[in-house]
Amino acid sequence: MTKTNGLALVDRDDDGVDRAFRGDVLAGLSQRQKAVPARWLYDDAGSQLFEDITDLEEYYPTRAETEILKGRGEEFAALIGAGRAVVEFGSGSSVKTPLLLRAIEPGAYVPLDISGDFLRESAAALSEKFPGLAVHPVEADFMREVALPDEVAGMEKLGFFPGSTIGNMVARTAVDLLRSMRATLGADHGEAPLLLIGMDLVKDREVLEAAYDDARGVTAEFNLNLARRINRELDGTIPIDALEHQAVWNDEFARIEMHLVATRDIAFSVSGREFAMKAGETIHTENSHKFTRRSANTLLLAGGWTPRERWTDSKGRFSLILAEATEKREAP
Ligand code: AVJ
Repeated sequence: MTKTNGLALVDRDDDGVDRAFRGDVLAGLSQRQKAVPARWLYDDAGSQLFEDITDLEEYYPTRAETEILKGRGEEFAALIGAGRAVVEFGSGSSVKTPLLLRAIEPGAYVPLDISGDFLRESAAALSEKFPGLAVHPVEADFMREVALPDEVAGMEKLGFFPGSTIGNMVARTAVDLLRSMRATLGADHGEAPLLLIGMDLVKDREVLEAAYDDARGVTAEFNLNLARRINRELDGTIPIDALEHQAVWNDEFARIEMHLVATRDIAFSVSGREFAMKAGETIHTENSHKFTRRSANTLLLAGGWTPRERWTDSKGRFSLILAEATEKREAP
């Protein structure tokens, strides 16, 4: 594994190109339906643009989930109890994480993230806010089982996965992740870990499409940044002016899809390989699945988690679910 920029998990070639990024982009652009995995939206510029999205009038999920975290602290405390190690899947948000930690008096906080830079920054900021709390950041890909630090070996665990990030995954990948979380949190080793997970809800198409296609065009910039990133990092010649942001509700799969649509016939190269798009053809860049009470429960059960409690915001837009790792052999 080549180490560059302190990002131990990024494998770069001699020219500093992220091999996984190049592999995903070249493979994805070679498909009949062009597609690039959504995780590549989040370089520094993309992460900043996503932060801007969370402030938008139309983008309700962050406000809705924060409302639940603010209002239900006493219930979290009663159901979760004090002294658990909170294992957050992702670096953590400066707003949401403190709300949870304030409510439940955890024994330790363990943020997991693939980006060491983000991880160290947010862990440091959190340590400042909670001087007495043991913080043990782990640089890791949480899509697989992660070995937690020895310091939390004896503690009960609470996984925290807010933001409806699970909605980015198709069901098969989401189930793989939920099962990895079980393993990471020590289920099947006599422990009964809990998981607090945010899942956005199905609602009117107009509300959903506006949340992913805002009037100020911030989400459009977020989407187009992926094409800019390809040009920047992979020696690409994509004509950005010929691409348009599109966010559409796919009712069959209950998800918002983001695409980049070609507004005219174009040809371009990426890392020396040639590609073409006809006018109207798209690159699929993100899925954001939305759930019903039942589909959320079904997904959690398929991943080895039994839903125990569920909260929604006052407008019924977003849900936060507390689940317990299902015992290996549960009747019937
Ligand atoms: C960070 C995955 C939760 O799907 O709502 C926001 C990403 N994309 N606007 C979401 C996103 C476009 C966001 N998640």
